[in-house]
Order: sequence, then structure tokens, then C-alpha cells
Amino acid sequence: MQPKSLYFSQFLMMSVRRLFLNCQVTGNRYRVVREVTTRPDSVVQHADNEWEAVGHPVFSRAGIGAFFQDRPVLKNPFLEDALLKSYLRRHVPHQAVLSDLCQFGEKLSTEVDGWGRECEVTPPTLVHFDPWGRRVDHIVTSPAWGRMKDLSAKEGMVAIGYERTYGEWSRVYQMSKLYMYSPSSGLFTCPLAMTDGAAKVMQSLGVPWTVEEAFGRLTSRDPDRFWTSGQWMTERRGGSDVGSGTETVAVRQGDGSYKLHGFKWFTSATDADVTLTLARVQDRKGSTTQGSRGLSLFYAEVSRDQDGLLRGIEVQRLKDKLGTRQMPTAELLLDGLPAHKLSEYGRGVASIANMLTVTRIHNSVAAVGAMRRVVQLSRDYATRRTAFGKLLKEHPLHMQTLARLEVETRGAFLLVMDVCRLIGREETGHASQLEAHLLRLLTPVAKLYTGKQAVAVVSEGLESFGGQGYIEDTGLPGLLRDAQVLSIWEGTTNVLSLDVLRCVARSSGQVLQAYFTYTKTLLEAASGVPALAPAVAAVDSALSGLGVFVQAATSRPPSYLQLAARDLAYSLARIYMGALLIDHASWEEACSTDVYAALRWCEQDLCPVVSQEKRGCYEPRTPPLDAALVYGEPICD
Ligand code: UCC
Repeated sequence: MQPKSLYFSQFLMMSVRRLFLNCQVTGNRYRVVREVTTRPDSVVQHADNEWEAVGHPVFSRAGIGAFFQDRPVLKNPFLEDALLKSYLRRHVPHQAVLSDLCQFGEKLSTEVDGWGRECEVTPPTLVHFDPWGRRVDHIVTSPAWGRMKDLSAKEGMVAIGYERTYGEWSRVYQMSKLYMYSPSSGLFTCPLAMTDGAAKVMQSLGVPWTVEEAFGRLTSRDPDRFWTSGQWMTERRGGSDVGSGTETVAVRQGDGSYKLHGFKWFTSATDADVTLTLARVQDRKGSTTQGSRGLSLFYAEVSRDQDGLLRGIEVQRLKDKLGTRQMPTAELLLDGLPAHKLSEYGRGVASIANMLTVTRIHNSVAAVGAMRRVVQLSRDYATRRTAFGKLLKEHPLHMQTLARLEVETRGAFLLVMDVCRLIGREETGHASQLEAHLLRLLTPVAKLYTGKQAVAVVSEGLESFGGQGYIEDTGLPGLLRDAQVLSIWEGTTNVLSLDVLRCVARSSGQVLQAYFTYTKTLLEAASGVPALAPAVAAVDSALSGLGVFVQAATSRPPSYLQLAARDLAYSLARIYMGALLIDHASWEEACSTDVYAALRWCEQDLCPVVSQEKRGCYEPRTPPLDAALVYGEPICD
């Protein structure tokens, strides 16, 4: 065995020699030789010592080979997005909106996308103590993260939704901008989602005096005034079953304010200025009411005292996450955090539900934004990369794969924009009862379906770059890591599938009636377009099947529907997306690719809940079989 130091000196010698070979003297300076100029056909090896006579073979003495691959180029994401442009031309044909999005798209591709990368490679850190041992709990973020905050304010990323310059279409405008911004934003769209959600909650409560200042700042375009908000819901017992998982207590103070004591286990974008959170108010004996009925909604500011210490908060640690590494996520001990109660006693969940609606919409926007981005990059790469003698774009199988991703992205885009249209109508007082029901039903449906699509589409998209899609500093793997969270936070797929059942039950089925009525309207409007006939027939048939299923399900026990919940939600999504693709393709200015996309979408199983029901998936005998399969136990009759 050689001692380590010997290995090191050998390595050093080899490295110096290699460096020497790869450098040539230019004047009195060394220049690294990056390209090997010797042509392979000039090299004939007769004997070992004949190499030098004819020059060096390719790669010999080279620091790097002569093979270079062109990188995919992010072009203006607005100009590159045919569906976004046509959707806006159809629904929001304001020149100011189109110009703003076009200019913003240019800024994204030339400048902001680089900041996003900077956020990724400079993740936040937590400084617990100052040099003299004082606890300071500073979350240090990258300068690019700060630039994202200023840019978000200036561009009105939250403000547009509250200024309502374009009336009921303001949300579509805002979300179109966020959709382009999201994959370049270094995850800054996460604090924006919560900021928007907090503003929505405050507005729905009539902007109480305690949050007047905050509301103005959350919706401001002035970077010096702009604040972001957190949404601290998840505690040590988990974030899904909030009613039984929340341990935080609120102790009333003499002046009517509260102090919060508890442990928040997963707080995203923890560098926020303010937050909304849930807690249980303690009575004089120190008792609290358990379950959801004991939860109230609180507003708190994240501030420091004159000594620079956080008031009532200790940052325990930052989370080590698969993705979203650009953004600080922390565990927080609340130890007397000053707060104001915003909701009535026990109405915490119902009051924060408005925030959930908005953040779930943002989540869906981020999902479709990620899909669109990977498709745009894949498409560009296919015009640069040659394999097997031709460009990737000339390989029909490669184009088939990208076309499938395009169809998924289009379906997702139209669903998400429709939800944005609905919330815009609701907020401006234009929504009918039917539209209010649709919004309630489609919000969880869009979130759960697009979250799954994003992971699948981005994963397939990465594959279209071959091995380069797996290389960290291309920036591509980060897209996949960040997509993975979209089906988890703000309600997992199963939790949201159950939310769909809840809203059906609470509305006595009216949300479903609205869904059937509106989907049929979309199909009827397109029935005169012969090219769309197969798609219309497929959606119509799937809708009928779904109707029969729903009718029969009313006489089934709740456990039956719970087992069907995910497939039901998927069916609602696929059928509705089919109807929207058909609707868009039947617009008089639509083009043949719009028709093709609709036809392609409708070739899949649009109503998996009926297919799975036929296979007996929801029968009482199935859960024990599933469990036996999962645990590898023998199946007994
Ligand atoms: O994961 C997190 C990290 C935050 C990061 C933010 C990222 C943003 C996206 C970024 C994009 C780039 S935060 C925590 C995640 N956790 C959740 O999302 C919670 C998931 N669990 C649920 O959604 C459950 O369904 C619960 C917690 C809402 C169930 O609680 P309850 O108490 O059992 O709920 P109930 O009894 O069904 O409903 C209580 C009230 C009812 O109103 P009333 O009493 O008037 O009838 C419901 O109608 O709340 C109302 N409600 C809703 N209203 C409940 N859910 C909703 C809803 N979704 N919409 C409207």
C-alpha cells in the first residue's frame, strides 16, 4: 500500500503534466488548447514512434474531446406558446395584456431564467448564532431570491389579481404571467402563491383593521412596500388531517391579541414577512376544543425586537428536501408569537379554505408551467441534436413522444385556465351559481390531476435530452425535482380526491350537476364541426358512463365511493379537459393542430372510474386483496 501522500504527489505530477500538454505558449502566456485540430484521416499508425510524424489522433493529449452538444435555448416563452397566445386572443384580447406578457417573456429568457438558476445553486442557509453566541436564527437567501421578490412586486404578480384592471379576466392575465414565470422563478412562485392566498383570505373577511397594512403590502407593486406571506398549517402530526394534527395553542392577552405556542413542522418560504396559521384558543383553565371545531385562524407578523431577536419564533432547522431547494422551508417553534385572531372561534379551517383554493390554483399553474417549459426546451433541442444521421425532429418516433407531451400540456393548460376564469368571475360578482359550484369542484380536480401530469411529462421530457437530461448543471433535473412536490403539498392526490367527495356531499350533488350541465354545453357548441365528431362522441359517451356511475353510486355505502375517489377525480379531469380541447378547437380562429390535439386527447380512457368499476375494483372483497398484495400475504378465500 502506498501512503496517501504518495498517491497525492503522483496525482499532482500527472495533473501538472496534463496541464502542460494541454497548454501552448502564446507570447509569454499560456492558453488552454480546447480543440484538437488533427483530422483522424491524417493519422496513420505504422509503429509507436510514428505518431508524431503524422500528428496526434483525435482526443490524444486533449483536455476535452472535439464533440460538443448544443444546449437547448429558452426562447421567449410567450412567443413560443401557440396555445397561450390563441387562448388570450380569444378571451382576453387586450393589446396591453399581450404586450406585457410578450415583454415579460423576453425578460424571462434573457435575464430572469439565469436568476432562477442562481437560486438553485445558492440554496438558503440558516445561521443560528452570531459570532458571540447570541441566537439570531437568520435565514440567508441568495441575492437572486431578493431580485425575484422585487421583480414579482414590479410585475404585479399578486397585484394584478386585486387591481382587476381587466375585470373578470384579471385572474387569467395574472396566472398566464405566473405560468411563464414559474419555471424560471427559482420557486419564488411558492411565496407568491401563499401571499395571494393570504390576501384572498383577508379580503374575504372584509380586510379587518388588524391586517389593513398587510393587505396593502401583499398586493403592492412597490418593491419597497411589498411583503410576502407564509401559510403555516403543517405540524408534527402531519399536514393532511389538520383538524386532529394541530397542537398549537393561542393564549389571549389583555389587549385582545394572542400569543401562539406550538411547533410548525413544515413552513414553506419561511423568510416571509407575515403568515396565516391555525391554532386552538385556550380557555381560562387552559383547555382547548379538539378537532376542526377547535381551530381558529390567526395572523402574525415575523418581526425582530430591538436586539435583533425573532419575536416568539425559534427556527429549529431548515428542511433537506428532494427539490424546491431554492426556497427556505423550516421547522419553527412558536414560543409566544404575537398574533391576531382573524376568524370566528372554531372557523379556522373554513376561513383558511379560501387560501387553499388560491394556492391550489397556483399549484396547478406551476404544474402546467413546468410541463410547457420542458416541452419548449425539448422541442428546441430536437432541432439541434443529431443522432443516427439526422436531427431528432426528423425521427417520427421522437416527434410522436413530444406530440404526446404537447397534448397533455394543452389539456392541462385549458383546465387550469378555466379554473382561473371561474375564480375571476366569482371575485368580480359575475359567477352564476353553476359557476360557483364548478369552481369548488374543479379546483381540487385540477390540482390533483395536473400535479401528477407534471411529474410524468417533465420526466419524459428529461428523457428527450438523453443523458444530458440527467446532468445536474444543465438545470434540467431541477425541473423534475421541483415537479415532484406538486402532487404532495397543498393536499396530496388522495386527500384531494376525498375533498372532491366532500364537496359533492356538502352540495348534495349540485357541484356534479353543474359539471354535467356545463360539459354538455361545451359539447353541443362543438357539434357542428365534423372534424371534431370522433372527439365529441368519445367525451359524450364517457360523460354518459360517468352519469350512470354517479347515479348508481348514490345507493352504495360511503366506503365504495371512497375507493373510487381517485378514479372518479381522474375521470372528471379527463372528460372536462376533452370538452375544453374540443371547445377551443371549435373556435372559428382555431387551427388544424387544435383539432388534432382534441382528437388525440379523446383517444385515451376518459372515464377510468367506469373501467375500474367493471373490473370490480371498488367491491368490498377488493380492499383485503389489495392489502394482501401489498404485504405479500397469501390470499385466502
Ligand atoms: O403543504 C403545505 C405547504 C405550503 C406550501 C404552499 C405552496 C403553494 C403552491 C406553490 C406553487 C408553486 S401547507 C398544508 C397542506 N395541507 C393541506 O392542504 C390540507 C389538506 N387537507 C384538506 O384539504 C382537508 O380536506 C381539510 C383539512 C380541509 C379537512 O378538514 P376538516 O375540518 O375535516 O374539513 P371539513 O369539515 O370538510 O370542512 C370544514 C369547513 C367546511 O365549511 P362549513 O363549515 O362552512 O361547511 C367546508 O366546506 O371548511 C370548508 N372547506 C372548504 N371550503 C374545507 N375544504 C374546503 C375547500 N377546499 N374549499 C372550500
